[in-house]
Amino acid sequence: MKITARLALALAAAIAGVLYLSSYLHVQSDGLRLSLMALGLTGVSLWIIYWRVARPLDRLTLWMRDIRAGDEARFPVRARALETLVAEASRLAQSLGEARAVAEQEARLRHRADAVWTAERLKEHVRRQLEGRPMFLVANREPYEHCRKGKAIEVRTPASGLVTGLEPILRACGGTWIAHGSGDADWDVVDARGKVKVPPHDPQYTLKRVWLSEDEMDGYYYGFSNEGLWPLCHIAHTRPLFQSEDWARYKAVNEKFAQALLQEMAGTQEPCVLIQDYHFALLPRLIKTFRPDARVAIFWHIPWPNPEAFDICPWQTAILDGMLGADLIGFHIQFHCNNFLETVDRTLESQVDWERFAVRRSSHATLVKPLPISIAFPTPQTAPAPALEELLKPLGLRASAIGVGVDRIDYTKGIVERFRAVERFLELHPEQKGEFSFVELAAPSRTLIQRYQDLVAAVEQEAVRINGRFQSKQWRPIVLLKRIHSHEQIEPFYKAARLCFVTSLHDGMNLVSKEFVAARDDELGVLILSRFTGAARELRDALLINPYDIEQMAEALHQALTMDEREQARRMASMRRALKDHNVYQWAGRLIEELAKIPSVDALTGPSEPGT
Ligand code: ADQ
Repeated sequence: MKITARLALALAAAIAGVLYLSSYLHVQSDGLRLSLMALGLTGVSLWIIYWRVARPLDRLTLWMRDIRAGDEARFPVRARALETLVAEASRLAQSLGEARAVAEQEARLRHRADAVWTAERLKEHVRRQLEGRPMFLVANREPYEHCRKGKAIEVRTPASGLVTGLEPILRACGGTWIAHGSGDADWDVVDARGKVKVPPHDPQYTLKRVWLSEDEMDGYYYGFSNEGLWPLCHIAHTRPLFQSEDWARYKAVNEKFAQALLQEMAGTQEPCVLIQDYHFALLPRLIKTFRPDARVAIFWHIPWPNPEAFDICPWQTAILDGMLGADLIGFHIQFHCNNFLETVDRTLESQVDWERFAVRRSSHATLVKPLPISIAFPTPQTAPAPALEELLKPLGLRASAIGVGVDRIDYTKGIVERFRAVERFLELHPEQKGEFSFVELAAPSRTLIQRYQDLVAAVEQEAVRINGRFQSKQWRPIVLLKRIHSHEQIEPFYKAARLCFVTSLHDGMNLVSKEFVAARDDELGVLILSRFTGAARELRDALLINPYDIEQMAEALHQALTMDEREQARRMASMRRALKDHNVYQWAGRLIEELAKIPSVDALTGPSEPGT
C-alpha cells in the first residue's frame, strides 16, 4: 500500500478516534467540536482521494510494470477520474505491444537470414538513405477525413488504393502529407497553418490540408483529372473529355499545391518529395524550378497508354514537360514505362536513353522506373474467419459458399461484367442456385460526375435483374452492399469467401487482389484476377481471366468452386510468398533509394545537346 493510502487510513482512524474520545469525554466547547468536524471532513476527503485517485494510480503503476514485463492485460480498475490518463496509457501499451511484436518478428527474420521488409526495416532504411533530410508527400486524397456526425466529429478513411499503399509508409517514417482537405469538419481540427497530427489516436506524422473551392474541385478534380486523364490512361472505352476551363483550373490547383509545398519546405535542405498520381502532372517542374536541390519523384498509379492514345490530349506537351521536371518517374509495370518513353520520344524535343530508361531534356535528366506497389504484409494477426452463417445472418441470407468483390464503383473495374459472369455461371450450373452467392462491397466514387452516377444505376439495375431471375426466399445470387466499408468490415468477407473476383477492364495495379491474398493465412480460397491488372504480373497463381469474355469468367467461377484444397493451398502459398517478397515497405524502400541515389548535380545529364 502506498503512502497516500496509509495516510488516508491513518487519518480516518484518527478522526474516528477523536470523535469517539470527544463523546466519551463529553466535550462541551463549540470551538473544539468545530475542530473535530473539520478533522472529520479532512479525513473523509482523504478517504475519497484514496479510493478515486491514489488507489487507481497505484494500480496503474502496477499494471504498467506488468506490461513492461510482457503481460498485456487490460487495466484492472474502472477509474472515471483518470479516464483520459488510462486511455492514453492504454494506447501507449498498445503501441508498445505492436513495437514488441515487430521487434520479435525482426529478430526471428534476422535469425532466419530472411529478407522480409517490415515497417521497422523501412524506417531504418529511409533514415540511412535520407540522412536527416525531410520527406514530403503530395496526394489529392488525404489519409484521414474529419466529418461531422450530428454534434460529434468522426474520422473516416477513404476507399482509395493510393491511401492503402502510402499510409503505412508515413506511419513508419514520419514526414508531411499534403492533401486536399475534403472532410466537412477538416477545418475544425487543424492549426493556423492547416496542419494536424495523424493518425488521430496515435499521431506519427503531419497532415497538411490545402483548401479548394467548389470551382477548383470541379475543374481540376472532377473535370481534367477524372473526366480527362483517367479515361485517357485506361483502356476502358470511355471517351475522355477535355475542356479548356478544366485545364485552367488544373494548372491553377497544381500551382496552389506548389505554393503550399514550397512553404512547408522553406528552411529545409535537399528535401525528398514524393508526388502522387495524375492529379499533379505539373507539380514536379513547378517544384524543381524553385527548389533545384529537392529530390522529386512522381508516382503514376494508373496505366500509361500508348502514344497514339495519349496524342488526343490537347495539352500533352505541357503534361509531359511538367512530369519531366521530376528526377524519377515511377509506374507499376515496365509496359507503362515503355509507353511513357515512346510518348515522350514522339512528342517532345528530348533524348530518350533506352538503356538507362532515362529522358534528357535541357539540362535535366529523369529516370523512369517500374515500381509495383503493394500492401503492408504480413498483416497484423486478425480475428479468425467468421462462420459463413454468422456473416450472412444480418443480411437475412443463407448460402454454402460466397465469392467477394471489393471496389470503388468505377467503369474500369468491370463490375457489370462480373455480375453477368455470375449470371452465366448459374445458367450453366443450376445446381449452384441456393448455394453460391456473390457479395459485392462497392463504394460509390466521384458521384458528382454524370457517368459515375449512371454507372451506379447500371450496377444496381443489373443486380436487381439477375437476382430477379434466380432468387429464392432466403437466397440471392448477388448481394450488393453499396457503401464505404472499414477494413475491419471487409476483412471477414475476405476470410470467409471461397473466391475473390477481380475483373478490372484495366487497372494500374489493383490492391484488392493483394488484400485478399494477405487475409488468407489459412492458405485457402481462390483469386480470380483480370489479366489487365498490374497485379496479374505478380500473382501468377491466380486464375487469370479476360473480363470481356463472360464464358471464360463463368468457367473460372466453376473452377474456383470445385478446386480441391490442396490445389488452393499450393496457389495461395505461392501468391503469399510473392507478397512477402514485394510488400509496400519494399516498394517504398526502393522508391526512396532510387531517388536518394540521384546525384544533386545532374551527372546523368552532361552538357545538353544542340536542339534539345
Ligand atoms: P484504386 O482504383 O482505388 O487505386 P485498388 O488498387 O483496388 O484501386 O484499391 C482500392 C482500395 O480501396 C483497396 O484498399 C480497397 O480495400 C478499398 N476499397 C474498395 N472498395 C471499398 C469499399 N466498398 N469500402 C471500403 N474500401 C474499399 C488506384 C489505381 C490502382 C492501384 C492503386 C494503388 O487505380 O490500379 O492499385 O491506385 O496504386
